[in-house]
Amino acid sequence: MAAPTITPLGYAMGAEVTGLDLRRPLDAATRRALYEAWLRHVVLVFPDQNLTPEQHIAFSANFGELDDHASQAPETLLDGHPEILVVTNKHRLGKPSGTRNTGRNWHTDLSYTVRPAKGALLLCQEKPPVGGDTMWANLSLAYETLSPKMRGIVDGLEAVHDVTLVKGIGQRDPTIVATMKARNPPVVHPMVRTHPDTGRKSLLAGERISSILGFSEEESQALLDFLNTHATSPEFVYRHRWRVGDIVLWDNRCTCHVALPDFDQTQPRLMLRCSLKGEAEGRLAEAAPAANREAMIQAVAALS
Ligand SMILES: O=C(O)CCC(=O)C(=O)O
Ligand SMILES: [Fe+2]
Repeated sequence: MAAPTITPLGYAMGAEVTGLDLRRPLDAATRRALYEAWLRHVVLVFPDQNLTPEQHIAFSANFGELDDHASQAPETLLDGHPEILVVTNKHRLGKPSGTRNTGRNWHTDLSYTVRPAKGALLLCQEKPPVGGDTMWANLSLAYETLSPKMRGIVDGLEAVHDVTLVKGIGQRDPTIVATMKARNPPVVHPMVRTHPDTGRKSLLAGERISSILGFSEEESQALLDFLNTHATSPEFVYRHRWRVGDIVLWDNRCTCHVALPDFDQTQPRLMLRCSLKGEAEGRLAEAAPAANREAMIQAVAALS
């Protein structure tokens, strides 16, 4: 098998991989080369790969075990292939799609479960003439560019991730939303993760975090706003303009991403996603409400 050509696409991350036909199994040397390229470039783009579901699943398995999508509503999975999530604005089974606005705020896939995905492989099957772009932010760079003092603060923090913060979830089919909520109670993850393959630390930022443990609501919100703005600033972002047949593989252990609504929603967009099963384990959140500023003022007043 000839070595693939790997062309960097951005400073923060991203590289295009050409010279491979992903319909065929990879030999061991190519698999190793791709895995190394993935760790180095974080987001890999494979153009012109119109894979069948079976080929998509087989190619994805080169990068890890596949997630069975038990956290998702079954209606959003591809018939006969639960390893594939269908992200589309097209009607499915005669109803508006349960994933028509998936990914509309910055997130790390499946962070609302105890086992966020290791990575994911998204295949573009149909796209609007313009727009429908996806952006990824490099959370290792985000962590490393915090001041040493701030790194010291976030290093020890844990945060609550909540599926109800998925943007636009309220506009989805209520049955699908009820399943998502029932399957995914709030969970706690450390705010700083260490990448199991590279040892690099990254900031687990994103807009599906409801609070930081031990902080008041106001303190949480202010720090989360700062961290999210910092983490998703343009210098840490790769923005992908899709072409039909693109497969994008991202490392979900050190990135977050957002699917932009920058297109005419009457035009079809159809993406298929395999998720790689996560390695890290979070824990279920306990239902302890965070203190708020007003309650703390009253508590102090009661003592004086
Ligand atoms: O549709 C997209 O571009 C990405 C949606 C998303 O967040 C995902 O599939 O993980
Ligand atoms: Fe996503």
